[in-house]
Amino acid sequence: MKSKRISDKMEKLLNTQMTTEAYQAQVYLSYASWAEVNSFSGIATFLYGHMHEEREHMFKILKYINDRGGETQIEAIKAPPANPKNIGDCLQKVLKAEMDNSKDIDKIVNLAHEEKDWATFNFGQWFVKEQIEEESLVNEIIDKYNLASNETSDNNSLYEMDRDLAGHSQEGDMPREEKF
Ligand code: OFO
Repeated sequence: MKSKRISDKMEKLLNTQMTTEAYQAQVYLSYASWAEVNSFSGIATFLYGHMHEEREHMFKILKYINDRGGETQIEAIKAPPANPKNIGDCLQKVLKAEMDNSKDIDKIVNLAHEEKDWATFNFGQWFVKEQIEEESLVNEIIDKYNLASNETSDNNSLYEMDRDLAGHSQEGDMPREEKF
């Protein structure tokens, strides 16, 4: 058994965040399935891909808690929200979920700062950057959607956007690390 190098308060907060990341994955999973049955297979592929990213985040936190000598608590995951009304609504809801999650990540970084727990502060920075990237990515897709859905003469632009998203990167344009 490793000696514990995180506070009880931090252990609890990280456990909560681990479940929140699992919830984020459920949100992407449910919206992906909704998009798939509504014939937006490209958007569905993108959202399924992002579901895996969120599960990786959950696992990253689990490993961190265990590595620091804490104990993970696997909790129930609450149900995702109701299906969106349309693709525009779906994308706005995804953005909101990401922005809410960014606030939760900030709680970890704030507590780490307060406790002078620099290991967790450093760990939290990875998530801070990830959230910046994800919010930018979703905003970029919303811009594409707005452009595509304004061209109402036919459905081609929406069709093309859906096709493009099937192969879209799960990462935003922002570089994760500065290159010198
Ligand atoms: Fe876990 O990265 Fe978004 O929410």
